[in-house]
Amino acid sequence: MPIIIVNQSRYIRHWVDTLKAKRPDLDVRVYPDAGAPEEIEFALAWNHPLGAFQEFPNLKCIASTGAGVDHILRDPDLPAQVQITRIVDENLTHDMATFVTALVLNHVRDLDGYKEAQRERTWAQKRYLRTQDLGIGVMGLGVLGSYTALQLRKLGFRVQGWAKSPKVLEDIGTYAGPEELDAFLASSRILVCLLPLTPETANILNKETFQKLPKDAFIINVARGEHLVEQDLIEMLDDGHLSGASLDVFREEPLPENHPFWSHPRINVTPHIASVTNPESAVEQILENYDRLQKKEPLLNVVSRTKGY
Ligand code: NDP
Ligand code: OXD
Repeated sequence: MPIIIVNQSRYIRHWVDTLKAKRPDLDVRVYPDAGAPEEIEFALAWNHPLGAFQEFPNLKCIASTGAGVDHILRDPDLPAQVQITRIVDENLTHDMATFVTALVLNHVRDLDGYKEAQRERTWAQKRYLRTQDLGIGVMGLGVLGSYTALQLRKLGFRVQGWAKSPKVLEDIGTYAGPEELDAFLASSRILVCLLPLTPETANILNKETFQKLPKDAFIINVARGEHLVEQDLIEMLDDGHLSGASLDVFREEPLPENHPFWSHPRINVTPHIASVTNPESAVEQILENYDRLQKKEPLLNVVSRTKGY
């Protein structure tokens, strides 16, 4: 059974080489060179051309090469019978937590401000908040959000999280559902978005949400660009309610050259690198599912197509 890689943007060669290194005899194909379409049962995908999977009448599994699956589920022509899996990987989880921590510490200790002062040769010591004085709210307490929340807690921050269903996490205040969102926001001085993109979570980082945060709140979006209403962020930064934002994901990626985020003094832009799947680390679970599919065993890390994550 071949594996086909259907990927418009991510590390195709790296995946081919890693799969071949593990299984030299594996028949790895790269879309659109699919060979006989009826032979294809297993696809590895990232940002595929919409409608592409309809070409494979026997397709059974689409494996996302990342943690998110919104790039697959947005396809209106997704075959109904296909299972969708995602990456759950310790390295991916660790990298996300360290990246978010770096953004939090950069903001709390104003390292950007000191770099600016250095450029002007200014020696200006500023007061700073200590970790225990700061409430951090993590939206999404799944694989990435819960680990990130726990790591921030270990540094001494007061951490709380919000999910769809109730959660218990040691030393972390947890909130669930729309009815508890306002209470969660009210004490989140730093708001970290680690939600999956679904119809319920799209545009959740909007003016109404921002207004419920304490004054001077800081936004970190490492989930998806479509979570954020861009104009609302700019307005709330410019009117002084929000103190800044670090954004790793955008509605349009790469971020267009003329986009206002590039030059906004209180927005930090990074190019969707918070946590990048390493094929060497993730290949085992792909091959495990490939084997399971052939043996007709239940697959790992299957997402719910109804929930959207
Ligand atoms: P999970 O599926 O493990 O967790 C999702 C969490 O979000 C769950 O806790 C879930 O609640 C919660 N959630 C979903 N819908 C809602 C809702 N309507 N209201 C409140 N909470 C909700 O996802 P991961 O942690 O693995 O990944 C999260 C996202 O991070 C990915 O979907 C992807 O978009 C992004 N990502 C970004 C990367 C980057 O480099 N920037 C890298 C990797 C991922 P419950 O537990 O109750 O179901
Ligand atoms: C992912 C991502 O979902 O990189 O893994 O965004």
